[in-house]
Amino acid sequence: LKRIAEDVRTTKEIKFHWFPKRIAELDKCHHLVTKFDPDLDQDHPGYTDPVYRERRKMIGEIAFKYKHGEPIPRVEYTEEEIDTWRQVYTTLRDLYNTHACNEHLEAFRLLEKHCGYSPDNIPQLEDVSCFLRERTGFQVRPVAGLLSARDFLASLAFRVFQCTQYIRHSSSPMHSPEPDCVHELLGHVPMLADRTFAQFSQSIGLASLGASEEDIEKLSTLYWFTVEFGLCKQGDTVKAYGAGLLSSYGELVHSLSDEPDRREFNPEVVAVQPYQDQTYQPVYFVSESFADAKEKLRVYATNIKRPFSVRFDPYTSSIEVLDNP
Ligand code: HBI
Ligand code: FE
Repeated sequence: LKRIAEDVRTTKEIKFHWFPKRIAELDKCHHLVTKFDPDLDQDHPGYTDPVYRERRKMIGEIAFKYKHGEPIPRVEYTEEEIDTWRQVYTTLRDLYNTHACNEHLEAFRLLEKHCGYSPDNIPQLEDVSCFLRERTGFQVRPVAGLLSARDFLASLAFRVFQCTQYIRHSSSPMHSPEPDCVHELLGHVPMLADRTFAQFSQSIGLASLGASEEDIEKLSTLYWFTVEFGLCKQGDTVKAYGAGLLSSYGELVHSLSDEPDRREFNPEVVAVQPYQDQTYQPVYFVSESFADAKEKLRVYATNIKRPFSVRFDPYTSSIEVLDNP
């Protein structure tokens, strides 16, 4: 399979970006971007707290050392960390009843029953990974911070979700400028337990493999307005399914209030919509259903130009690269 990919490059002189073909090659997809890093970003709530920065570094080490297939080391969270978790958990959990989509609510109930989700416990990534594998075949692996879009999206192609394991600074329990375990565990994990949403996520990942910088940018934007900030219809109401919404009290309320614009989800439009990562979004996109979003994305992805096509083999968790005629 590797040979086919190289043939494409050597015989036709077409260059494309390296991408992982086997799931273990995700060990090489660990390129962090330094945006929002507490060591470098003066606006990060942990910037002036050396104890926090040390702790975050220590937990980050787990991710740097991690290799595919290993059990994810457990973190013993401190009382202060659990207290931060408790504050967000109890506040958001109440709001979910009125603001979260059914798929999220249903998975959340299961996670509370089977996966250690409670106000007094920060769930362990290893347990979450086992849970998701049984539900949808998704698994998680630890990551030390914000990854490059290319590496992040590539992992989705293998049904792997890269999860941070450290928690936000205790001085701002309701907000974090970077992904943290509250965002992953409350926002992303419940959604990845849904079959159709899991397929949707993997499709974005598959479309990203070997894509041009320009297409990566578009797929990132699509990811942003769906997986992070998406809304969906449920009967005659609209609810949230984006993890950025489901992990932020303020923006979850804002997204379903009268303030922002809400537009119909259309990948061609969404892919080029400018977005905000400093304040609330002024516009959100509403999907008819996950099945509909998945179908629209499939059509969008077939129009992305690549000199090859890819197919995921679930038996070996590897990518077959097919030369285009
Ligand atoms: N890295 N760790 C991590 N978590 C994310 O959610 C994430 C990322 N890198 C890029 C990214 N999300 C998106 O903004 C898109 O660019 C894919
Ligand atoms: Fe996220």
